[in-house]
Amino acid sequence: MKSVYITGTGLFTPEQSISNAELVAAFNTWAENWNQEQAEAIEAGEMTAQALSSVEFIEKASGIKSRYVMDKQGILDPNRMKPFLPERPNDQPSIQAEMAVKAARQALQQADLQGEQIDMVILACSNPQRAYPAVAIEVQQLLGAGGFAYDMNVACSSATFGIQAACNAIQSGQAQRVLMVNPEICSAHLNFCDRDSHFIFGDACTAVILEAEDVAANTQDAFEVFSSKLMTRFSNNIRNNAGFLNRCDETGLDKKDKLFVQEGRKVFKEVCPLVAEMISEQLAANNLKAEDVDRLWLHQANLNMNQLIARRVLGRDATAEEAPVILDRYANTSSAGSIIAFHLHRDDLQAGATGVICSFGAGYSAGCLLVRKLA
Ligand code: CO8
Repeated sequence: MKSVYITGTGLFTPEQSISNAELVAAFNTWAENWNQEQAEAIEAGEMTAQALSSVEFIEKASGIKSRYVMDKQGILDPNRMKPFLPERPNDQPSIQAEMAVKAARQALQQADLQGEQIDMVILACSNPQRAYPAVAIEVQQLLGAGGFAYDMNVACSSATFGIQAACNAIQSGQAQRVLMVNPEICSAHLNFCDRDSHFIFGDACTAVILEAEDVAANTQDAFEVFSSKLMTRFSNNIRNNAGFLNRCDETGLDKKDKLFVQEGRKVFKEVCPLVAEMISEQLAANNLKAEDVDRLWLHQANLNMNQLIARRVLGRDATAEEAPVILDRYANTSSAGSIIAFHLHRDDLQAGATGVICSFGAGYSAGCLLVRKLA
């Protein structure tokens, strides 16, 4: 079977960042205002007062210290509590296409390619901004790419599933050079008035170029994807019920479940063993032992989660180099997380080094890619 190489990656990081202290100050002002407005009902026992958020809790429970966002002002305005991202006319590039093109141009440059040499575009993310036309097709047009393009969504696992789709297309001969992009505007579907989750997500976009071995233009610092495994198991523990049916039942409009909701502790308990087992089985299926793994680029949702998964896979604590962390600055950027880690933390690896790119999240879904640095 034809080998598939990752020959370039790119990262778009929004200019604005929000620290935990800023986020907590906005939340607490909103909560105190709400409590004041509802004082009578709270006093009468008809409503529960909003509890305050804390910087210490956020950092201890998640490892997150700050996050990049597309619009800081709207999120931190206690009278708004959501980003302000003005609608654009149809003849202007949409916001997700714009992010995707910025990340894609970096990846193309690294791969020594022009946009028109791409013959497949996959846009894989948690929430494409519209139903149709596919944002991927807009990206294809903006880059002057050929072939075909489509959007796909497997929540936090979208990028690894997207890479698998790209490998399949290359190996079946449908495409030769694929651009896979992950424009994640998580702040747009996060409930900033929910104390349990207001701190979890950030915005970013990653891009990956995948090429067939026989056409790869620049294989310096390239990685071969030599094994991949995908897994899904239905769970309601991470859910977002926003969709086109919402307008067909007015009673549900603006309810909490039309944004991200989760049972965080259950997710933690159920997903960690599942993912650790999946990686270990994938290594064993390729006759690899834990000590053969040079790097784990894990999904970036929670520091404690990543440390636990790495410990289970390696049989000991991972060093900061072995399992790089970017969630402290970026928070959970959904599908972009493991790719940001891969993008920022791979240059030091020697030829022949072996690594694991692994994502996990809503669905549940998990994707595990084994990659090896080319000589
Ligand atoms: N400040 C202070 N205290 C708080 C806060 C806060 N902000 N929030 C909760 N607490 C309190 C709780 O009330 C509770 O108090 P008590 O013990 O008195 O009842 C205590 O802190 C502990 O609460 P939890 O049990 O909820 O806290 P955990 O230790 O479990 O930590 C986490 C919460 C950080 C959410 C943790 O459970 C976690 O990270 N779990 C894994 C989550 C995960 O990985 N989810 C993946 C989702 S991502 C995905 O699939 C993509 C979806 C699509 C993207 C959507 C974009 C918006």
